[in-house]
Amino acid sequence: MNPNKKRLARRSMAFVLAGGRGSRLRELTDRRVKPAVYFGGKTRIIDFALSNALNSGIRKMAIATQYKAHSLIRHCQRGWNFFRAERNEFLDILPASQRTDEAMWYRGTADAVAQNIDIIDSYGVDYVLILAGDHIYKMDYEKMIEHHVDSGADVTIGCLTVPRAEASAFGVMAIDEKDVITSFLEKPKDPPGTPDNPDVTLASMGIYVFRWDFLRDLLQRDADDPSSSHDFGNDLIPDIVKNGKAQAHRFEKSCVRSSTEATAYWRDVGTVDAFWKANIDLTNFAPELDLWDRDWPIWTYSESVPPAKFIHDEENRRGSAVSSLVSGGCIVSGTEIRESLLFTQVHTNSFSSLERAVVLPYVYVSRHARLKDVVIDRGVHIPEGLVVGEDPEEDAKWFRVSDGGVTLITQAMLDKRAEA
Ligand code: ADQ
Ligand code: ADP
Repeated sequence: MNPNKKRLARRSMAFVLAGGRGSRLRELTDRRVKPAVYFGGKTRIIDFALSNALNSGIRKMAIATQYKAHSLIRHCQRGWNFFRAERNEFLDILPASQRTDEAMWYRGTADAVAQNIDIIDSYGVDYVLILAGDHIYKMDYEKMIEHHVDSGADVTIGCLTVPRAEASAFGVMAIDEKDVITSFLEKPKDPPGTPDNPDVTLASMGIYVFRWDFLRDLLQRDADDPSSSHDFGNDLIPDIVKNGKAQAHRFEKSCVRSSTEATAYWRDVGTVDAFWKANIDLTNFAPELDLWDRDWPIWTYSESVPPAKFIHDEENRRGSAVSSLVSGGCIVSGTEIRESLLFTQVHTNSFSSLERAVVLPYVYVSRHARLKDVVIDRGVHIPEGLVVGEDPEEDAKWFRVSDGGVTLITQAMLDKRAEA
């Protein structure tokens, strides 16, 4: 191995962008930013990017926050506190408006990095990996950094193919035979197909590798440009594609798959439907995403709770969960649960049933409730006899019913219903 390539991850930092609200998750992001939204029974969405960085060998990380950051900051302080400055390891949380004289939010994703140039300087790294804190996937970032060093590009962009119909939510690119990006369009209305398949488009994952000295110059020039929106996808990336060398790095090259995973799994769980489905998919016999892979663990903050408990009630009704994930601290008392995912400390009662339900922590389900195809927000108290998922018109009166027919239930919605 070229000695300069040794321990590339240790010469790099991960800068995680975690400030955007994620408004398509509706009321799930009323109190917390999208990267802080719960996913998969124990973890939050941001744990995937942070775990990928840690598992890739990266020991310097920074997280830029702004919108509704309290839940995210608390989670990172509790769960991601094992970095030791004595070992030259850092994890910094960088809220907007701490770094400049005037109080202002980050103007865009590039500004979130630019406002923290002095902190990144102090890390003494050669490479900076820019990540979004809001996607579910497993990836070895060191392979992408290695590709960046080998190709000598100004920027390397993680990319994957997506159906053309979904591509207008992404930055889309065309590449040459060496995967050098020849054109880049940020969220085009009518995205082009690829040369070999008109139905798919090569999309940016919104993750980038730069040499720090190169990015530093670029950010300083961009900060002085009055016409810029200070955003990677809108401003910096199109500029490099036009005036420099941008390399595409295909996700398949560095995605991490366990023996049970057939596909290269990557999801933007940005809508209630996508969020619900990605969670419920974990209850499949052989889920596409393997959370049990011990070679690539997803780290998180985990409360110390007793084991999940299943109880027969006094009328001999079985408390059971089949094809489901049930976290620690749950009590399933006389409830029938199928194809559902229960986060920590959920308590359900007799004569109730849950089917295809994503139940966030600290939810209490009273007796005689029947809930189907639902997402229940943290801490919600489901009243006795509530039925959801059987009459869409009735559900829509009180709750948020998605295009895909999933009902989101929050405490505020239930309070309004109780008042009426
Ligand atoms: P989007 O995901 O739409 O597109 P954006 O809204 O900028 O881009 O969010 C990127 C990340 O930055 C998210 O994690 C978000 O939370 C965070 N973020 C947004 N604004 C921020 C701010 N002001 N301060 C700090 N963090 C902020 C991008 C690219 C596309 C690419 C998709 C892939 O622009 O080219 O295809 O990601 O999802
Ligand atoms: P946590 O971060 O404790 O896991 P959430 O992500 O649900 O919880 O909380 C997001 C933010 O909303 C936190 O700042 C939390 O203190 C606050 N919060 C929690 N419950 C309520 C509530 N019922 N009303 C207002 N704010 C709340």
